[in-house]
Amino acid sequence: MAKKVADLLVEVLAQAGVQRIYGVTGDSLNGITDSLRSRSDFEWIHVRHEETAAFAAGADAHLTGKLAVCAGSCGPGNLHLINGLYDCQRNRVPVLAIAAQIPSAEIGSGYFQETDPKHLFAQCSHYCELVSNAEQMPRVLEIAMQTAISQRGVAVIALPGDVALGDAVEREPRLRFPVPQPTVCPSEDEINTLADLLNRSKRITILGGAGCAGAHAELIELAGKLQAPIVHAMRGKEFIEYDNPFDVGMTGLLGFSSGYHAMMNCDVLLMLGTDFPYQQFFPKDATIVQIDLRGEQLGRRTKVDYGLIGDTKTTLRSLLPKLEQNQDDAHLRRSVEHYRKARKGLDELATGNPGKKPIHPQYVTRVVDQLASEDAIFTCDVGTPTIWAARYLTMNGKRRLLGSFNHGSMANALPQAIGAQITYPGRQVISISGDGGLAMLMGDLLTLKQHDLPVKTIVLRNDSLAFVELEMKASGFVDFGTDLRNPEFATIAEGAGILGLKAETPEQVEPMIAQGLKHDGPALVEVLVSRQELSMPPTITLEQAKGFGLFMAKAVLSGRGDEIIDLARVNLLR
Ligand SMILES: Cc1cc2nc3c(=O)[nH]c(=O)nc-3n(C[C@H](O)[C@H](O)[C@H](O)COP(=O)(O)OP(=O)(O)OC[C@H]3O[C@@H](n4cnc5c(N)ncnc54)[C@H](O)[C@@H]3O)c2cc1C
Ligand SMILES: Cc1ncc(C[n+]2csc(CCOP(=O)(O)OP(=O)(O)O)c2C)c(N)n1
Ligand SMILES: [Mg+2]
Repeated sequence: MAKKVADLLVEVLAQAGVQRIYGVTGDSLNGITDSLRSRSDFEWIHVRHEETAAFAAGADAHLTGKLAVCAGSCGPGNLHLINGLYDCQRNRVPVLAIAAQIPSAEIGSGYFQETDPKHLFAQCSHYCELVSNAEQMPRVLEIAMQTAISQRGVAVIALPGDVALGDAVEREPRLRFPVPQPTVCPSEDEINTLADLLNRSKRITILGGAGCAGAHAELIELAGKLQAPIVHAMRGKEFIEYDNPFDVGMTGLLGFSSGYHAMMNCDVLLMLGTDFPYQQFFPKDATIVQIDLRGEQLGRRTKVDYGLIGDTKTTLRSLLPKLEQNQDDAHLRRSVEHYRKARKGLDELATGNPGKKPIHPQYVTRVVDQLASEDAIFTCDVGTPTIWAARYLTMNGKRRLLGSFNHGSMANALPQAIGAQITYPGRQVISISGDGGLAMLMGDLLTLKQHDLPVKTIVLRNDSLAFVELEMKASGFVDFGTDLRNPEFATIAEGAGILGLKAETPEQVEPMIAQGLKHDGPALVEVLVSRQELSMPPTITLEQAKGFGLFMAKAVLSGRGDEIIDLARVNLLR
């Protein structure tokens, strides 16, 4: 039988190590689904909403570092991918999206379901091309894959159903090399200049991010030589926080006062593989060094005095031998001590008093953290679950933490958990979902049953869009449109064939989460948590509240609901 373009496409993907496509079928995708149906080395992961497919592929790519693929049928089918693809693009994970297209002869006529994927996906991809002719394959596909892998982000091919079903012209994949693994290092002169600067400085703070993945040992050695506290940005948490005596937590609104202080009170700030987005949290007077794999990232968030292009691990390896031991550990000691106090303050909030409502979400997250396995994969929804995950989930080098941290989309946690569980069937996968977030893509609870995915969904039910409610209050708005009249999520889960549990009192939290985690199959634990955990400081007057939004943007929420820690440099007498 003649090889079809769709067969060639699946073959190219399989040869590159891709094992599955996440998506929802449609007739424009028939060629592809029919082609992979007959292969034993390739799976079609059928979800209930294409947005879920894109988030799931993003989680797959994040966890493995390898190319993941999602697909949507023509028009509305692939349009549904878009929010998840934005998330993948912002997370810099290699994802290929196959956007099936209407019959090629109809393009431009306003035909049934017609959209223009090249326009639609232009903003959330590095490459987006229409395949209008069999002779373009597999070259266009391979360019798309190479772009997604090398630029780390999204590439899209738009493929009309008729072209996919047409006879292939080329017979096989053109590219047969493994994924290149270059090392990128600043020049020797640049490394020497940096070493000189660091050897001359006493109060140095490191801000590390996701670009420190794989460089843990070098990072710890660096901090030891420089006597530097390490602050991490949210996406760096899973790679930096563990086995780290220099850890002083995060900065930012959700961070720790210790992270903030360590950054604001250094003479030299060394940014490593981070794109921490909030300008207000950078020191004004310090000398700032930024090292990033991508030159275009340098100076995006703050003024930079020394900008270097390099991979964190490679750069630190060439820098370390040139560094002298800093003998002054005052800055480090103060920062670490401050962290210990801030940590203690937050830990005191993560308790559950038997018989005494409300249930604090901090406590729920702490229980999840304690009961979760050594190599659990956590996902957390945008909203307050992100705060609790940042503060109460402990990383250990084996655990992973995924969220929609850069794109900031709600409803990410369940879809990402689906991708994580498909990718690692043997690992425990826990989604910490908001009640608003879960409801948004709730149809994909059915996917857990459909594919027998033992994902554990913990729903922090506060009957509100609480994060936004907090933001409204903080900006002086009367909160509006944030009430949720919720169903009982445990009953909905049961209806979907999933174990559903509901914890209404603090003493139910631990046993029910334990039961859910132990359950051999998907489980959902709905926990009725208090709505306002981070309320406005009571001392704020109406007059002060006017400028409160601005003030908040420069402070860290203490987590106590009674104060915001003002962190101006002058207040540092602590
Ligand atoms: C509701 C909400 C609230 C939030 N509040 C906070 C907060 O208070 N504090 C906080 O920290 N975050 C917060 N975030 C997350 C925040 O928006 C950013 O996503 C996060 O700070 C970015 O983390 P990052 O710098 O580690 O990762 P990224 O933004 O992914 O940046 C990584 C950088 O590393 C570079 N890089 C990649 N690989 C390498 C390599 N091998 N070598 C060198 N460089 C490399 C990349 O080019 C990039 O510049 C919040 C998110 C949400 C949704
Ligand atoms: C798709 C999308 N819509 C709206 C928002 C704005 N937003 C951010 S957090 C949030 C509330 C999330 O509510 P929920 O999932 O219940 O979590 P909670 O904060 O209540 O714990 C909203 C509406 C968003 N980030 N993404
Ligand atoms: Mg909520």
